[in-house]
Formats: sequence, C-alpha cells, structure tokens
Amino acid sequence: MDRTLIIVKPDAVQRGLIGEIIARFEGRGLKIVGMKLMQIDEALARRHYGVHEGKPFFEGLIRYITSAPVVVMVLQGPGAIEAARSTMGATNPVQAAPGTIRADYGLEIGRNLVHGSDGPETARKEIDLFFREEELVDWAREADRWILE
Ligand code: D4T
Repeated sequence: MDRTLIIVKPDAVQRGLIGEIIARFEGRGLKIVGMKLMQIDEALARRHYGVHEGKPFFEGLIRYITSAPVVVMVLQGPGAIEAARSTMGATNPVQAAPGTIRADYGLEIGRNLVHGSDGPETARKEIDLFFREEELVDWAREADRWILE
C-alpha cells in the first residue's frame, strides 16, 4: 500500500487549522499510520528541502518551516501520494483549484500550509527522515471495507 509524508506547516498550526487539514485527508479515506507534533530544527529542514538549496527562496523556506511547530503524518492508501497532492492543491495557493486546502486557506506560495511527498522515492526518504520504524502503526481500520473495494 502506498504511503506519503504530510507536514501541516507552521502557518497552519499557528492559525488553528490542524484539525481542518487532517479532516480533509481523513475524510478522503487516507489512513493515518504515523503522526506527531514537533519543531523542525535547521539541520532537518536543510535535509528535507535539500533539492532546493541555492534557489532564491531557500533561506526563507528554512526560516519558515523552522519558525513554529508542525504536525507530521504518514498517510497510507491506494495512490496515497497523488491523492494527498490533489487534496492539497497546486504549490501556489492562488493557482490551486477551489476546494483544495491551499486554495481554501492560502494566498502565497511561501505560506502554503501543507507539504506532501511528490513521488514514491521521495516519500520513502521523507518518511525515514521524520519517523522511526517503531513510530509507524500498522493497524486494521474497520471502515476499510467501505472505503476500499
Ligand atoms: P512542498 O514541498 O512544501 O510540499 O511544496 P511542493 O512540493 O508543492 O512545491 P516545491 O517542492 O516546488 O516547493 C517547496 C516549497 O518551497 C516553497 N516555494 C517554492 C517558495 O517559497 N517559492 C517558490 O518560488 C517555490 C517554487 C513552497 C514550497
């Protein structure tokens, strides 16, 4: 089953949107198999966003993601990566489709509320970066037979 790493970013936590954002993913049927509140330190931020090192927005991105607590989650389900990204909407909230998290709550790319892995390899790396194996819970959800065919 596919897994993806989601970060409810500092702006969303500060704005009291943790519950609203989790509800979007949960309502869609994605299963939470890992979740914690944490403060990302600079070293972890630089590793997580390593592909963007040297870009003009990089230092601002590091300051933003380390500026307040975040909620990190591992979501599981068929097509979890794509499902989560379509629930989030386009990176720039102004271009995101109405009904997505970023369109409904955001205006600027540098305050876009939520992160989701962009592919299977990135997802594996990001999950390893934020969670120890024993922090992930492989549980049987009673509703699965009504969500998954
Ligand atoms: P994340 O990684 O946060 O889920 O966002 P995306 O996967 O949708 O987008 P991304 O990797 O291209 O960008 C990472 C992160 O950098 C911020 N950003 C991006 C920014 O502040 N200015 C920019 O011009 C770009 C391209 C937003 C998301």
